[in-house]
Amino acid sequence: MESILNNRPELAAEINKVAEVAGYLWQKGWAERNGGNITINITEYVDDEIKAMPAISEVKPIGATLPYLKGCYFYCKGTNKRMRDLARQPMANGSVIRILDDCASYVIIADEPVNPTSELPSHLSVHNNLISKGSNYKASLHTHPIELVALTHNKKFMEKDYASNLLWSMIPETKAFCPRGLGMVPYKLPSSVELAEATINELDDYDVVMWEKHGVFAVDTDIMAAFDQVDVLNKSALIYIAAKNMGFEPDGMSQEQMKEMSVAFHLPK
Ligand code: 2HA
Ligand code: ZN
Repeated sequence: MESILNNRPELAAEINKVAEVAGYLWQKGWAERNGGNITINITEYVDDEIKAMPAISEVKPIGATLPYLKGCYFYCKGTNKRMRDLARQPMANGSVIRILDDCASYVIIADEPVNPTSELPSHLSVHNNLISKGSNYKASLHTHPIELVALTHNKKFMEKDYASNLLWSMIPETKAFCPRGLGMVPYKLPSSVELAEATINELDDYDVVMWEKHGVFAVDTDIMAAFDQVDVLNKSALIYIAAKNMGFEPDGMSQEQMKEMSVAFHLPK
């Protein structure tokens, strides 16, 4: 079948990573029905032939004007599509879009006219912000990790850096591999501009942001790295819960032990 991925091994490798991660999200129970979404900035893989590809959709508004996205291309999970289906068929459950020169609208160019995720305004606003900061992050992931979402149903865990410190203290790897910790966004309507703005603010200080009673939003260089950050945080939440289920409050690593980690691994916090 004709596909934008044909004879483009680097682009195909990025999309294969998305498919692999989508499978993990389903297996972990983090992606019920159409839950979660993924967008990848693939502009670096775009050649003249892709630039010449015609639109296969009408011109659609983004819902925001995002000046840094002019001429950018993204792979986006499709709205109402399932991660478990995307794992097998990424180009039937997602599509490639081109941002138009007005920076406020887009068209779908490949492979099929699959409409992008309902969280497109937040995803694209985040990508716009990343580019404006000169970041090398290309992937954004929204998912519903069970234990992390459960934590946000208690006000104490929504306090700034309370959950970060607790989760870091459960196992040394979490601080090493999610070194900026977990930002917190109080509950806001899914897909809303308010949610997008609050997310962008928190991403100045964190790579993973919690949406209260909903899910996480993570960014990193590629989708595998974004997934890994969420995975190590959720692992820590599972250790915390396991200790509580054994009937005690876990001690956690001491502040000295965490400081020692930061020095040894040159961590930012
Ligand atoms: O795309 O998870 O928040 C489905 C969602 C929206
Ligand atoms: Zn969601």
